[in-house]
Amino acid sequence: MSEKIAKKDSLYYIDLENHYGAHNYHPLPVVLEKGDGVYVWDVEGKKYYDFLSAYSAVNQGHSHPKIVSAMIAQAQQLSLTSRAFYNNKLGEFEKKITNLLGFDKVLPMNSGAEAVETAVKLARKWSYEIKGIPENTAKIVVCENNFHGRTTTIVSFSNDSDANKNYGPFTPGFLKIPYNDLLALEELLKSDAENIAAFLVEPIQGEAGVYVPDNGYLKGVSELCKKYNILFIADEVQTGIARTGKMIACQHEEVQPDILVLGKALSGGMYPVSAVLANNEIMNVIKPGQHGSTFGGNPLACAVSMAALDVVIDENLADNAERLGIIFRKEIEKLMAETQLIAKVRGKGLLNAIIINDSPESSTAWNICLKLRDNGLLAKPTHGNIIRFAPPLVMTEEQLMDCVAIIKKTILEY
Ligand code: IF1
Repeated sequence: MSEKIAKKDSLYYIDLENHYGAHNYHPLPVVLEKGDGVYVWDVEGKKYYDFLSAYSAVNQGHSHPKIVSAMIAQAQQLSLTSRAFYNNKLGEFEKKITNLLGFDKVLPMNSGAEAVETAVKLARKWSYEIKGIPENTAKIVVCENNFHGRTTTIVSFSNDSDANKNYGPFTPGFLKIPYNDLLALEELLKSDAENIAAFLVEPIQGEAGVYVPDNGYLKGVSELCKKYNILFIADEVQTGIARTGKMIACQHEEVQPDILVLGKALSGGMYPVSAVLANNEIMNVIKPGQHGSTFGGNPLACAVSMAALDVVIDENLADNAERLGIIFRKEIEKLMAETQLIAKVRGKGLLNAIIINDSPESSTAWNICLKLRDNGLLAKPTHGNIIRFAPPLVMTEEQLMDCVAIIKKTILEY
């Protein structure tokens, strides 16, 4: 009798990861094997709406055909040359993205954290060589509850003990102020501007729980930075590429940062691509041999990213995110009238979060996400009682209303 070979089901894959993989995540128990647009399928063939979009890396939808075909074509042609030589894709990508976003130059990297590290190095070097701060003394201001990645320097300025406990000693040179507090920023700049290189901030604090600052905050930051000759670094790794209803979130206040950091959806989730954009006075402080990366700016990354940017523009994803985000928050506000479970909904465009009316230590948000999964929608809590809702920006209004119905059913049945 031929041995019945059990189909490799979810438990098989979960056990594999538990046994052979580092335990640096606690994933929702679902094992995905296929994605297409706003949908993903698990190994049992169950279909879900993806309401996390790989933390806003899949804004263009899973495996967008235009990005996939650009990737296949380039992969069959030339994937990596290193920057020891020129290639025929990097210049095209650099021209496209600098023209699109209004900067003189771009420095291509791979992960978001690498791009943030690049921005920190760039700001420090500018402050010594252009602003004239004494070498090795420059400070960079960051916000409480920031999330900018997980390298040792970046976690050095985190106040989340999960992010930095026992990873010391930490990189010095960072000052912390409350988020969304222009007075605190002005006070610090008034007293210490001559020693400060830059202010690094997320236009919306994603990981902290989708904290949208007051209208005028980003404008105020830009004005204060100009007044005190401090570089305004906007980390748009999560808020960028149309997620909040504009190409970059700073555009909601007509603000242009001095240094712009992008990642995630810059490639539509098909390949690690990140970038730092700045004008010549800043970017030209980096000379040959003073910064780099094996894969940074490789032809495959550039081809994928150019296709990913075309999708955002051709399919008007920013306008779609703006429009659907308004509908989403309105529908959740209506739901709030029918349940005690939801304390608040907040967000911009299709970067939203629901605050569950329970303590952050409770597992209510997690349990609700398990029920959402059973009902065909994947989302995950960020901190304790906050559930982030960020679907791909290619979602239609009909699909959004279908998702709202799933969320409503799940909440009211909970
Ligand atoms: C994880 C969070 C989101 C980011 C901002 C830089 C980076 C990120 C504003 C670094 C990355 C990811 C990292 C991922 C989960 C996810 C995340 F929960 F961690 F914070 F999206 F909110 N700046 N965010 O959000 O980019 O090096 O990862 O490419 O580490 O668990 P990366």
